[in-house]
Formats: sequence, structure tokens, C-alpha cells
Amino acid sequence: MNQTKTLALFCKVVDNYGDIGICWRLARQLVREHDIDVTLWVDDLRSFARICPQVDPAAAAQQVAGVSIYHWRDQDGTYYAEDVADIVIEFFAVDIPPGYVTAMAQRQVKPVWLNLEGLTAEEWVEGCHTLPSMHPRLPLTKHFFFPGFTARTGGLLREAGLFDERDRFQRDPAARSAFLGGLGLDAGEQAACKVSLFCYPHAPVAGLFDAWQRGAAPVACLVPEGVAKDEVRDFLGGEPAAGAVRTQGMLTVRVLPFVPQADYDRLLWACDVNIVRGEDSFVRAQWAGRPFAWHIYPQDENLHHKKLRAFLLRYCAAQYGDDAGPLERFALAFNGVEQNADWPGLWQSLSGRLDQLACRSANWQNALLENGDLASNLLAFARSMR
Ligand code: TRH
Repeated sequence: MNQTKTLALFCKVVDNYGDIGICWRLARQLVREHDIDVTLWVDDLRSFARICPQVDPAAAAQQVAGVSIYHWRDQDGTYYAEDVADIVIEFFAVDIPPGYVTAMAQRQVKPVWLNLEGLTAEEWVEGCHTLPSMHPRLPLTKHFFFPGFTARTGGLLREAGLFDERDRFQRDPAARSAFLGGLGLDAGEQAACKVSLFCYPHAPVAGLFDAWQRGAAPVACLVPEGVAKDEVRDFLGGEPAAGAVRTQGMLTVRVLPFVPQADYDRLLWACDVNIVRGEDSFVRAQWAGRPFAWHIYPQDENLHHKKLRAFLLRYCAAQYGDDAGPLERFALAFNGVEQNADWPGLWQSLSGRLDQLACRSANWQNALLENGDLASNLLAFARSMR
């Protein structure tokens, strides 16, 4: 029953860092917490190395954190049944090399084959989670596996010790100060309201900068290098390279280097408000327990607005009870659902309630804990299939 010791995870980097960010997190957790032998196939090692500097972008094969990493160069190659893992995961419906699929079918005990899908809060996911799909020619069945926010989905990625580590860090002013100091923040920036800003290029950052600059209290906005480039360049009056910083009015904008994934978590834990995007930083902001706004990945015909509303419906119900939240209004405006946003007003109502909002995010986290975590749920499902 429990003979599922090996797992292969196939990841194609479509764009940005979310694909590899999620696969890397899952791979490490399966090794560390479940003692699984994980092989991670990745087509773009350069993007991988940005979130994990131990990765050598030139190596065809390497081991990092106990995970075997292979550069997935093309669809060619011959594979043998004994090369195939007990569990095979294609992330976001990528096409696994045909030779590998043939070898899967040649195994006496067929592997459990999962298509790990993207995260959405929409209700239809519950009906599709774990649905089977037969291979048209080979004796193989693939199952859909959806992350999600309810017990009828696969849940979210969350490492076992995450909350303890976060709580230790958040309760330790010296650790926080050392971390922020290491990123270059001076005492004034550390004492200001710290906002991390990780968004897509179309975000309405200029309006927000303007509101912060004219606001009543100091704001330190921490932007990873390459993010909101045009607005940051305009504000700085120069190249937005890592380490660049400028204060105008009440706003200081500081450009951060792109940090390893574990440090990005610490950044979220250290800030008072987090603006996050995509899928992985979005989930990490929820675990950080601080007020956050999600800049959702844009899709054709504004499909992403529907996804955003589906999430806000769940999140705000757990967060606010009867009070339609300032976070909701802020997120809708930041994603262009509400046009002509009053940024000074939106920021004022949000920043005036940061403590209450942070406290209430515990409700949301407690509700999510009921769903278990994605890595454990995935393994339990795979084992039930064998
Ligand atoms: O980078 P993203 O926009 O990624 C994705 C991709 O575009 C993907 O194709 C799409 O499907 C998905 O969004 C919806 O955002 P995301 O998901 O938040 O991933 C960013 C990763 O980068 C995450 O693992 C955190 C990590 N990161 C660092 O490690 N260091 C940093 O300094 C920063 C800013 C992020």
C-alpha cells in the first residue's frame, strides 16, 4: 500500500517564477517531511537559480536539498520502466516526454500519474479535483489534482514547521532588524510602515506612490529589482538597480535584490502590508498573517477578475464578518476592477486598521488548516490509488 517512495515532477517555466517556485517548494517538502526520493525535471535552470542560488544553471544533473534536479532539455530520449517513479506529476498539464510515458505504461505496477493544476478559489474546482482521465492508447490513467481553499480540494502548500518559524521571527525584534538591515534598510525605514511590492507591470503603482508620498505617515516601499520598473525609475530619477533608494515626502522606495525563496518569506513576515502576485507569493502572504493585496496574473477577457472575486468572497467572509473590508476595496482597485481609484482614501482606510486586519487573518489561517497541506494530501491520494 505504501510503496510510493519515488516521485518525478515535471516543470516547465512558462514565465516568471511561480512555476518553479511551486515545484521547488513541493519537491523539498516531499523529501524533508515525507522521505520521498524526488526527481525534479526543469526546463529553465536560470529562473530556478534566481529563487535558489545553489542551483547550477549549467548542470545537466545535480542534487540540491536532497532533490535530484535534471535539466529537461527536450522531449527526446529513451526511458526504461525501471527509470519511472512511483508517482509522476506533470505541473500545469505540461507534456511529459513521450518516451517517459511509454516507459510508464511498461511498468508492471503502473505509476500514479497526476496533473497538478493551478490555484483558484472558484467552486468548479471541487467537482474536478481528483477526476480521472484515461490515456487514449496506453493502459494509464491520469488524475487531476487541484490545490484550493476547501476540504474538497488538495489544499495549499505549507511546510510543517512554517508557523513556528514565522512566529519566532515575528516575535524577535533583533532578528527582524538584522534581516531588514541586511537588505539595507536604515532605522527610519525600519520604523516606517513597510510595504513589500511584488506585482505585474500593469499595476497602478504611480497612483499608490503618489498617495504614499503625500500621506500622513512614513511608508517604506520595498520593491524587488525588475518589478514596477517604470514607476520606480520615475520615482528614483535613475536606474532601479538593487540597492537604489530615494525618499520624497513621506515615501521611501527601496529596490531590493531578488532574494532566495526562504528570505522572501522573511520579507513577507517582516512587512506590515504585502502586495503579492501570481500563485506562490499569494499563498505565502496568506501564511505571513499580515494584511495583503493580491495582484492576480492577467488573463484574456478579464477572466482573472472572476478569479479574484471568487477568492475575495471566501477570504473577506472569514476576515471581516459583517464589515466589507478595506482590503477588498484596495485589491479590487489595484487589479483595475474598480476604475478611478481614490488611492489616498483607500490607503487611509487600510493603514488605519492594520493591527485588526492582521489579527483577523488568524481566522482565515485556522480555516485553511482544516484542509491539511497539499504535499500530504497529494501523497495520501497517490497511496490510495495503488
Ligand atoms: O513570478 P510569478 O508571477 O509567477 C507565476 C508565473 O507567471 C506562472 O506562469 C503563472 O502561472 C503564475 O504566476 C500564476 O508569481 P509567484 O507565483 O508569486 O512566484 C514568484 C516566486 O518567486 C515565489 O516562489 C517567490 C519567489 N521569489 C523569491 O524567491 N525571491 C524574491 O525576491 C521574489 C520577489 C520572489
